[in-house]
Amino acid sequence: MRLSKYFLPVLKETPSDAQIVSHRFMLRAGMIKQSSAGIYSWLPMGFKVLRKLENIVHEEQIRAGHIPMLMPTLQSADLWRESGRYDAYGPEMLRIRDRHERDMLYGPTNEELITDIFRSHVGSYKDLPLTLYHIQWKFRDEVRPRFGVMRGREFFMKDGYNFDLTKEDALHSYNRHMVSYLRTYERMGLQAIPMRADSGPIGGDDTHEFLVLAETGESEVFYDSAITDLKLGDKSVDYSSWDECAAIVKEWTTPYARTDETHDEAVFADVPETRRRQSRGIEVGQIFYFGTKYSDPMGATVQGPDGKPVPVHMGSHGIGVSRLAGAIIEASHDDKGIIWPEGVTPFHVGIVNLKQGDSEADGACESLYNALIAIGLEPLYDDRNERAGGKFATMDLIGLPWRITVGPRGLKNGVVELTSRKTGESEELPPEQAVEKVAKIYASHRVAAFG
Ligand code: 5CA
Repeated sequence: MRLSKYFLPVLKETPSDAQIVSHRFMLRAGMIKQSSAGIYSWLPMGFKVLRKLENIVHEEQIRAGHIPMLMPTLQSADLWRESGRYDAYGPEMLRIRDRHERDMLYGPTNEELITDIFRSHVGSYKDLPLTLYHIQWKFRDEVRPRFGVMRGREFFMKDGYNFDLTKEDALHSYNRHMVSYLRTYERMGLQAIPMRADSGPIGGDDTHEFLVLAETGESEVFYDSAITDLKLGDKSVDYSSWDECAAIVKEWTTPYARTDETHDEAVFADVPETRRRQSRGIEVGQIFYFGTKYSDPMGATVQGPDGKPVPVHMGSHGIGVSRLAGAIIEASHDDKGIIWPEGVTPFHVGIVNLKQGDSEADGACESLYNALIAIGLEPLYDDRNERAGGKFATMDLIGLPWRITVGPRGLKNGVVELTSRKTGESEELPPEQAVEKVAKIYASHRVAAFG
């Protein structure tokens, strides 16, 4: 993309109503624009990040054997009356009446809708196990929407639902989700710690939240610092193996890690004092096992091996996709702007032409730009007639991990400059080598396109 042809409405001023750094940078970098309280338009660069996050979630869900689909945003109130949640959900639910006076609602989550789909189409234990998921907009009429996309009213969420014959099967689904979530967050360059939590209006006894440590997080958390040394890395995981998934879950849930809702001082006191940490965190996902809470009242049964109807065991599993854009910025920035991890960056590399209009500099930029596109990368070429200082400030603000700077002086020696946004370190290289180096860096960060 050429910046002169793109829509990147960068703000010079720091917006006064944005209290946290991710909100400020998302506004200043032209990623989002508020349309009303807690509701945002995703401008082109923000939308690119959102799509990258979504695609990583899809890849990891599909890898775990979960099946993508799409349910509507508007739901009928009748289904929620069946589960008993229509009244219980309270004012967070946006209730709507259609022209025929039918009660509808903008879905805050989808347990009822998916259970209805399941009971209409699945009748035998032989069709289990089954995990369906979608990534769709949700609406929760939060009392205090704030911090930009972190606590929105309308937000983009991945929600998945497992259907299993027995509790043991469903607990494997729970473990499988935990492992797939760990991989998902790691690919986004994040450390998200699974913490024992409270199940709130979703219900159930087993639940973990995934928290990214950040001062601006809304949750208070307590943990053993040993957990921050864990990494899945590129360990291959056989998701069909109960033992393999259970072993990973055990490794990640043995060190103490709880939110304030479930925190227990007495148990925490057993953690060696030098490893006890109290901090704040951003909740980027949550998994639940709730047994037959929905299948019982809604009659979602299958015919068991003995021919008798059995209510299915279920769980639901959410990832805050739009919140993640903010959470990543909270975890990865400096005072000049965002520092995107390679896995989610909106463009792979920025090209800064120090002397627009100089035929040699223009020519070198063009060939770099074309060479990067030819190997499947997306460069953002700042081809505007602007001062170098302004171009650097824009690149630093929008936070592409790599920048190639091209100027007449370097070109005389046959080199361009490759700079890391994270470390600020630069090296001078012939243009072809700069392209090669960037290609190598991104070789492990290719995300397939879905939808
Ligand atoms: N049905 C379950 C699992 S699919 C569910 O709704 N879980 S949840 O309530 O925990 O939401 C899942 C994730 O959505 C949360 O972990 C959080 O990351 C994100 N989320 C929840 N509320 C908001 C909000 N108001 N703004 C942005 N993201 C949110």
